Amino acid sequence: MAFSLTDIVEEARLSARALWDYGDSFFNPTVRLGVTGLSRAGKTVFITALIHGLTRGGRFPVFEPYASGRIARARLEPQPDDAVPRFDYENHVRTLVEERRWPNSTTDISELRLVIDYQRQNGADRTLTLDIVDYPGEWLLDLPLLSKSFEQWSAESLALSREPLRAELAAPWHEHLKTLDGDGRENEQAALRSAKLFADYLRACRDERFAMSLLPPGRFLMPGSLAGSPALTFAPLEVPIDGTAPDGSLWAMMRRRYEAYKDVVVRPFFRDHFARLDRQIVLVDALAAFNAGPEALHDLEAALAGILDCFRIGRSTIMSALFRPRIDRILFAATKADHLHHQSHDRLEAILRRTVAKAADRAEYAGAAIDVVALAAVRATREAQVARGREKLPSILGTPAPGETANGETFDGETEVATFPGDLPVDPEELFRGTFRGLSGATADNADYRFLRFRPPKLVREGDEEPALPHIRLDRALQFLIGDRLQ
Ligand SMILES: Nc1nc2c(ncn2[C@@H]2O[C@H](COP(=O)(O)OP(=O)(O)O)[C@@H](O)[C@H]2O)c(=O)[nH]1
Ligand SMILES: [Mg+2]
Repeated sequence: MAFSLTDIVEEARLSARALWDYGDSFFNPTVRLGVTGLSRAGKTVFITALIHGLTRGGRFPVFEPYASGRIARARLEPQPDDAVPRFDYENHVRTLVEERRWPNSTTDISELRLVIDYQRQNGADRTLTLDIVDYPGEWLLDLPLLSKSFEQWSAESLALSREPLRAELAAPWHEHLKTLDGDGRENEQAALRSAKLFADYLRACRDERFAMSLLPPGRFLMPGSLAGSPALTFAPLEVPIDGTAPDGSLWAMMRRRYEAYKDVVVRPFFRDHFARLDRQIVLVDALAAFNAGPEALHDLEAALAGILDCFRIGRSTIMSALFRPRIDRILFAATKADHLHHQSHDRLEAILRRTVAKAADRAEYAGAAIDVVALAAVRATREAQVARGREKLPSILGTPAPGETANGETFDGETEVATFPGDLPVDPEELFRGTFRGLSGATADNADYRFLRFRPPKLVREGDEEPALPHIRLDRALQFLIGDRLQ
């Protein structure tokens, strides 16, 4: 493999940074926790709830250092990385707690520093710095591009776009592609049009099929601050894998921009963010995928394999000769478990475990410790037994967000309703075989029901104590992610 100058410069920068990080963490133990997942998976809500709980007395019985009283205090400190926006914690909390609304969605990376004063098990007082980095899962899936040429990437993207379910979504782009000649003269308008149609297709795949794997380039879906720049204005072409692009051709132009994308977007992300993480949580809206049917589940599995591959690629890339990404724990978390009755929480976890195991086989992944959890960072529902005829059915109660509709009724945001979410199958294989037909989802009067969006919960103040946000298994996630660093 040839080492280019960029790679070598990159290596030097990485190792200087690594040394700095190392020296720094020697005196001041630090854990960098990456929080990722596709757009809407629940990253913002997760981070907000985690910080709220740690700084304001959340209830975390399974998070041992906290439950045993060894954590004296957790406080926010200024965000240390000058070039990264700070996670807007205060605003998100205000929205969640005071307005009872979900925070607005964010599309860029952000970061926050939490400092935890604790007592070691041997009694010594210590401090752990937790840097939490929120980044779009779409960006993570760009890492495989580092080892692919434009021609390889074109061929793979095209083959994928011709698969049965995707072909339909790709039709407008395919039509336009037929009019392009890679050997013909470079043409900005053709590139713009092609990039737009290609991005429309990627977006349709994501929105309609919950597919997150195999959808690079990630910035086409999550442009951050780069929207419209040449590095984002390219698309696959029908060109031979081992061919050479003629000078001045459309092919050469697309190829140049693809390489620019790797230089401007992918490498800096790898160097400045991904390679510096110690721990990683990957949030997955698994319920949405189950409800969309078996194809979506297989897509999800491929997505998880893609993610695991990224961690592997992180280790085997030429950069790792001098610098190894150090992520040693990865937690996959199915979010929004409060949409299910607690009987189904273990089942949700079992299904995710099965999906991750299959993905791990595909990705031939070995390296970090992996675990799974089904959680709700903020629990928006309560449970109840509701009588239907002579039966008592386990149901969940919540306040649908204003404007949500079910069965012709539009909710005002104040009325609480009971729903029967239905049960997940005991045997995860049922989902993979496709015999599971989605959660039944009925409202109390047995009407049509999809996943209603509930408002965040109303908090009740007990005495002078700051009310805690209710959650499901957030403490288990914390225990796995940082429990060992607080021994
Ligand atoms: N009921 C419930 N809904 C959630 C939870 N977490 C996220 N959501 C929903 O999912 C949406 C997207 O969450 P967000 O954290 O903004 O996703 P992000 O794009 O990954 O940052 C929110 O607006 C909520 O509607 C949760 O714990 N419980
Ligand atoms: Mg967000």
